[in-house]
Amino acid sequence: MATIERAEVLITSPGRNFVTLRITTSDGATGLGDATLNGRELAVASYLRDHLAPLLIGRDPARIEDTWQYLYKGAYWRRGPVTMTAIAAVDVALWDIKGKVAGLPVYQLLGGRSRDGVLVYCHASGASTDELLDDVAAYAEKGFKAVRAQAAVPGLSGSYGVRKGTIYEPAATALPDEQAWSTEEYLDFAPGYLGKVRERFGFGIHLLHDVHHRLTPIEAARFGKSVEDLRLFWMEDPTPAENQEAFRLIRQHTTTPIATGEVLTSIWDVQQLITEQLIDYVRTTVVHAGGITHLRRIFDLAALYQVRTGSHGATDLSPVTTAAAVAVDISVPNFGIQEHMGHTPATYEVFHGAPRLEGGMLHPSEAPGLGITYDDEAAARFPYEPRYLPVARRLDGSVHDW
Ligand code: EZ4
Ligand code: CO
Repeated sequence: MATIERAEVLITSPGRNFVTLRITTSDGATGLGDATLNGRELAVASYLRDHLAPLLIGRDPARIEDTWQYLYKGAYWRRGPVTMTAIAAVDVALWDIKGKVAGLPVYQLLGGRSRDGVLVYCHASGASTDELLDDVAAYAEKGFKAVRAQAAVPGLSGSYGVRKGTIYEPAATALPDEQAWSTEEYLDFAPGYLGKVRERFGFGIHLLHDVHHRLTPIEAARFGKSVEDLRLFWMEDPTPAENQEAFRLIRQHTTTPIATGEVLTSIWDVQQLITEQLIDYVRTTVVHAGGITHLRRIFDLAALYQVRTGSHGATDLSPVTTAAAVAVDISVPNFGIQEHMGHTPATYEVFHGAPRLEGGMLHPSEAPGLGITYDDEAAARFPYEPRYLPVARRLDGSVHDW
């Protein structure tokens, strides 16, 4: 029997920080798991290095479920982003190894293809409505079939999701950037630009929008009603996701589909949302929700209630997560859509072998395992840099949800 011989925590910052776990077995097989928790990276690195790595040495790498249970139940302390991201990194690295040992891509181990490709949505944005419309046009020309649209509310520095460089990067500063927010101005402005996207591009493209946790339930209900005719694919995170009950009120008022879950980390955090059919899409991801093993458990529960998947896929999730997400997405019966922002060229210097993007869809690598390799030499050129996500303040100076 092969055993786990090494568990290395690798940190690199090719434009942004990534934490990666690399497990090596006594047979020389290696597996990668993403462990990146944006803005709190070193907490997960320590959890892995100081608390999980000593438990992994000597274990059978084939026992994925048992290792998951051991790390989850063995912690005694349940759930939470740091714990669940660390467990996810171990889980994904073990699936990668299992694929390599079997000589099969991970999606084949999960039951094989349920579809030809994984529909993705990209991020269009603009400092003005006109800029946003040009950006949507550019993505449509590239073949994307689904686009998320975000424009800056005039005069508000804190409009979420507006790109400055080539790829949206919110954790860009050494200390948190403080940004101004006004719910009133957002509610007056956002439905208008979403309407202009429909006017110009029609209904032949899926249109999504991320509210990013900033409304109260009744405000979210009003927003959802005001855009009903635009037939959004979804409105994302209309209210802070930790209050599952809040979604009932939104649901009672609007048929605009609801997606949430990118900040949620376990099946227990989405249980009410799913079983009471309070949402349409669950956005939990491989990296923050306990890996492939636990995410499949969430998605299977969701399938019973006709809730579809819509996993988070921002730039702060590494290409290892993209590959793992695509393996899950292509195999589960209730896949909905996958967020895909892509990464900078510097990131792809470190992580080789990403899933192929073609015709607005991602296609898994046919290489055994996840098909990603980590370039240590390239990684060494990009040392860790402290970075924080922004903080939002209302116009009266009080802290709001960012
Ligand atoms: O703000 O991943 O839908 N995508 C998002 C992301 C999140 C970042 C936080 O690290 O909401 O852009
Ligand atoms: Co989001």
